[in-house]
Amino acid sequence: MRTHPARFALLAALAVSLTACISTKETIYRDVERVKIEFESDTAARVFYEAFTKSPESRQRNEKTSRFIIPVIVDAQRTERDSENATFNAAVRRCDTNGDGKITEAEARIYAAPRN
Ligand SMILES: [Ca+2]
Repeated sequence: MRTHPARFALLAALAVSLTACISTKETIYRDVERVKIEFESDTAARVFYEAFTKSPESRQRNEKTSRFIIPVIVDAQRTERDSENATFNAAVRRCDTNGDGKITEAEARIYAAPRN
């Protein structure tokens, strides 16, 4: 008994259409430690933290999504997102303009000033 090619193609298409698609989604948080930073005074710390928590950057996270698809069979999506510490560290680097590891009141006030 021979299988007709058209019938074989139909059976193959039916088998593929019945195959369940493997779908995965994962989110990975790239966690980093907070940088060690000193504050010249309580006022410098307060000005910095108030400005940081109010800034849009404190809620922004760098995110990278990659997706791998083999139609009908595999759909995998992976998202990598920066942790809160990464945005804190970026704010500290921008605020500590001379990079001495200490945020002075003047640096904190410059950081807290509205940016255009
Ligand atoms: Ca400094």
